Amino acid sequence: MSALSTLMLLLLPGTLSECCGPVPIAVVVENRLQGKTLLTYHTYMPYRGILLGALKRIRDSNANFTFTYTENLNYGPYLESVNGVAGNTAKHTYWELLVKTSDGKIMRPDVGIGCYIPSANENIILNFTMY
Ligand code: B12
Repeated sequence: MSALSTLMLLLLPGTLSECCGPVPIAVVVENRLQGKTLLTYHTYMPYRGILLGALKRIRDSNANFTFTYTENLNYGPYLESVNGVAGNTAKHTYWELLVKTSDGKIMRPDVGIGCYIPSANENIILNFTMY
């Protein structure tokens, strides 16, 4: 470790302790449109990791969670299907991304799964719905 990094560690303990721990989140799959039961998956993410990484981590450790996405040139990954159910342009269905924050408020992020950075204890809701 360089002298400069050692100095930073000594001077910025507050800043450093704010970050870096594993961030617990839950991913909730909601599909009332087809009368399916709510499914909840728990995972941990690294500090300021993106939602797409969390979805991949859940998929890799959980045989009953699958998802697919397509790559949009301008906006990045578009969530196409979850657990075998895909959005359909002709039927006007899609997987909406909602977030229930730790204080219980529900919000609709203005970015997709590749850009959204979950905070600790958020419930990320993948909601199959119509537009
Ligand atoms: C219509 C629309 C939708 C429709 C698209 C349906 C359809 N087949 O037409 C629906 C309702 C499905 C939709 C969903 C979402 N959308 Co939208 N959508 C738009 C809107 C109003 C117009 C897009 C359009 O038709 N462009 C014209 C066509 C000719 O160009 P296009 O490139 O072919 O358009 C495609 C892409 O825009 C794509 N698309 C639409 N939204 C999104 C979002 C993401 C993250 C991606 C990767 C692709 C994508 O669908 C279009 C049709 O294929 C734009 C805002 C705007 N005025 O541009 C927002 C916009 C693109 N959407 C946005 C967002 C955030 C979302 C959601 C993540 C919202 C949410 N919280 O759920 C979801 C996507 C979730 C997922 N499954 O990944 C943001 C993206 C910003 C960003 N940098 O990530 C925009 C810019 C609006 C905003 N809030 O500022 N959306």
